[in-house]
Amino acid sequence: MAPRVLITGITGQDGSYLADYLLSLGYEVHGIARRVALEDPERHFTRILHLVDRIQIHSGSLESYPSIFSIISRNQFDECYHLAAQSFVAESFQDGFSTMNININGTHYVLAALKELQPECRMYFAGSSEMFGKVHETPQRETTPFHPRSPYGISKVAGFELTRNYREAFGMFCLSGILFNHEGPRRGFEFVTRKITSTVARIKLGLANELRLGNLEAKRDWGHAADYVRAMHLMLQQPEPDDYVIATGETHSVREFCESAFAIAGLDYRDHVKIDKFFYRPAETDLLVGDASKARRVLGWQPTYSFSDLVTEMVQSDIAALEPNRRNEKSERLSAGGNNG
Ligand code: G4F
Repeated sequence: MAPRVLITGITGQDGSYLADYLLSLGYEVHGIARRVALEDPERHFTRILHLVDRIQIHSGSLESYPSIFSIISRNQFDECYHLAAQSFVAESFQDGFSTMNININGTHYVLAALKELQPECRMYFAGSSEMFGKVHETPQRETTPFHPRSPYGISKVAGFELTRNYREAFGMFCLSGILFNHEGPRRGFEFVTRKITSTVARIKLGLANELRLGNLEAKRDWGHAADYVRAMHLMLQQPEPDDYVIATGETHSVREFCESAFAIAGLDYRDHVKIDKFFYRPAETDLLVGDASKARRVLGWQPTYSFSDLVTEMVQSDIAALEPNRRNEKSERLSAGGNNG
């Protein structure tokens, strides 16, 4: 019988790549989505529209223990990937209460319901390099102390500790992936990489001229989400549960990302990028770069995308997505008699 998996956050970037990957491995894939998303799939299911006929979506909310309990009570799962979260760091400064509520209680609900109903189900928690925050050493590894710099980072440390505690106290097979930034064409538009590549596309096609950004000197270890979901799966296939850092080991500044993305489109970022204090954060994680040697050694995992592959794929995908719109706009202008060359 095909192994059955539950993914929270299946409509997000990582959830959609993970669903693609697990379907390719022959899993029966179930996901949780909020009622509001189920009512408007065209808008909320953009990343999973291509596989919606091959997965089962359950209505539920991370803010409600009964809804999580009910979904887990109706199906026997072999693996559970808990990816759902309020994951935008900047937003966590605006509304730390919602971030804490969803990220900490949501994780606790999943762990508690699994313990109650299916303690044998293996569970993955999406930890984050934001837990390292004001870093104590470089590169960061599994033994690096945490020093989170945002309500989001604090909530992820709490989720990490909850997961470790369920493992140690109740013997459950639950673990955390400490994933560094991971991107791709399905990334949300509010994150800096997608904000940059989508605006590069608009500038390239003459639909915009300016890109307003905050701190260009922040450095991140950027990998591709499709590579990182393979690591999540590998972690749950090990004989013993353990936590792993997943990273490329390379770091680049936001400025370098801009330079590269604009250059791919034949543009110079200095002609378009404007600094806007609005996008600065009250406390910043200045430098992240991970040491994934444990994942390489134990899981046999390594990334397949280079930094340049990642930026190129994102820019090209955003340009390709906009081109039909531009053609339509042009033909509408032509049919309205507005052919001014
Ligand atoms: O793309 P970001 O918003 O990602 P951030 O804060 O690093 O967090 C992401 O990665 C974490 C893993 O380390 C995840 F846990 C988390 O959920 C999320 O996926 O910002 C990256 C950097 C920051 O230093 C930010 O200050 O870009 C800088 N930045 C500069 N201008 C900007 C902007 N970030 C955004 N979002 N928008 C800007 O205009």
